[in-house]
Amino acid sequence: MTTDRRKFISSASLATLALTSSAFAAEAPILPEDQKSLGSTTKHELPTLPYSYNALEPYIDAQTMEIHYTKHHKAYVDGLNKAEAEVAKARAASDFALIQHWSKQCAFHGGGHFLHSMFWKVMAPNGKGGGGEPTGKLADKIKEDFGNVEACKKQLSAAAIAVEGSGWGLLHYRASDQRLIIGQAENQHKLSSWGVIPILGIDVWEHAYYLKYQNKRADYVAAWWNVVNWTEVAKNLEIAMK
Ligand code: MN3
Repeated sequence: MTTDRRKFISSASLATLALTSSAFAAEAPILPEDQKSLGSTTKHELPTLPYSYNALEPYIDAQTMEIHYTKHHKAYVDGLNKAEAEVAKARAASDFALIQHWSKQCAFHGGGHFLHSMFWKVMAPNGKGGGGEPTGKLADKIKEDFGNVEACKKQLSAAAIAVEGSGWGLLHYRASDQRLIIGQAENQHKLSSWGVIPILGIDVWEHAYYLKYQNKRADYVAAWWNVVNWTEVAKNLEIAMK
């Protein structure tokens, strides 16, 4: 990643996230060889969904999963590729008239791609990796920072339910003081703290639950804990702590 691109993406603190989390899909250069002088860029891809669309039933319905993954997440991937290509073009032409627009697009679609890539993996079918309680180091860390697991789940649920409009409830690891903290994101990127690495996110955009739960976001969030994949969250924490 070039310095320019890093500076650029840092507007949404995505550089840290992309480099430190396993959630991002593999990337490959998209600029032709003769354009290398423009700096590096990447092609983002929709990651493979680790289970079938109906695997999280009855908590999350198959139609919601299919639309969410094939339409919404796909749109973030396409939007991020488009925005980053436009930035590369602007750099080549030294024409930054639209840099604010494309910077926002990068933050929005980059946030969407990153968070959804994590979201699919921090869920699993109930009883087959999904639900239950965290164990091991993750459980110890949650108890250390929140008192007990139930308090952490309650705070994260409350944060998710209270997001104004579309967004996320997020559990982060903050390296500066080695703590787990809970936050929100509006849309895919606003309200994000600096220096934190998300290890668990609950998508509370209406597209994540409206077909089954309509306006009852709290019911969706309560049901969501039946499919949380604590093993994956523990992996994310381990990566974040390195
Ligand atoms: Mn979503």
